[in-house]
Amino acid sequence: MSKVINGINIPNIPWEEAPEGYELPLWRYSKNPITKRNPIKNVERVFNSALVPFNGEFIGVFRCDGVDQVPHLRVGHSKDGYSIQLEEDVVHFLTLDGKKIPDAHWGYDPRVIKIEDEYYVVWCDDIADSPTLGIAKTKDFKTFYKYDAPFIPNNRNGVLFPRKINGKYYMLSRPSDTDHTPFGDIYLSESKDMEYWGKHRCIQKSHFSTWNNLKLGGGPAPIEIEEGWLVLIHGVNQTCSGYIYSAGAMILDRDDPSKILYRCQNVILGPSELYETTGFVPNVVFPTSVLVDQASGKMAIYYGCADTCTSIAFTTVDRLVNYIKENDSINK
Ligand code: BMA
Repeated sequence: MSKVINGINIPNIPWEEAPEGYELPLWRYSKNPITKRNPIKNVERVFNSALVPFNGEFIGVFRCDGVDQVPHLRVGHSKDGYSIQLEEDVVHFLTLDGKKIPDAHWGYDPRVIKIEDEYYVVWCDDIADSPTLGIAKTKDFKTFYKYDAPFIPNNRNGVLFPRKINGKYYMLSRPSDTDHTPFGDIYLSESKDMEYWGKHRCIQKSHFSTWNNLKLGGGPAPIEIEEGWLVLIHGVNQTCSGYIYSAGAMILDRDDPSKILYRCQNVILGPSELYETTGFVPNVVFPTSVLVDQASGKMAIYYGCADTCTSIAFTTVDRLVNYIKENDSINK
């Protein structure tokens, strides 16, 4: 039985049992998707977003693509983890010492990671029209303090580990170009203070399986389990009719997360439902956050669908870890 370590109990985690006889590692919420087109004024689509438990309910930072089709970030509230109420205003950031800064032209694919008593937001930020990682922290989801250009462009899909390892913060990221990037590998970086990052190294190249024959990147925040760090990822298969985005998983060493202990050869969730195969960008399953109940091992995974809406998939830590081990391509 795989157990979560240093996690929290979320007794009100969204949950449905697997359909009878279902064999795949993840199953979808029966009422997916949980967001609709045009949910509030000026927002056309909500996807690739991040939810965390907060004061007995849930809160998050959401990728909203506007009616101008430019992505931006908004705070969203949820009592039950299913229904999301977006704030009317977009997220504005202050410098670390509290001075106002102008809004960036765009921001997308946020992850929210709680480390000690701060919530860190990592997203794809805009520096001089180039994509790079933005990092900000908040305690209340009202005031967000932003680090000044912590990563060099071009980079997308940053995700922090939820605690320091041997005294340092760790980040997974996917260096990119300024466009739709026909490459992508997973890098690991270290920092003593969250502000200055270094020791950047590639820990997993794409092409280890067909579903990631073009690129590979991080997903939600890693989950600490007895075996190591359980990491959900996204991978892209380049086909003759375009990019196909699916979710995968691996397990990294707890003390040295540059070491991959297990790597699942198969996708754990690929686009197959209509809301995943059809939309603004067809065939996209893009996991960006996960709620995990330590007591039961239940997982509710939030993922973007076709760059159009947000859905939930369920599994348990034990079921997913068993699937990864059964389909491992590292120790074969
Ligand atoms: C990636 C990111 C995601 C998006 C995906 C598919 O490069 O930009 O935000 O979901 O492309 O369009």
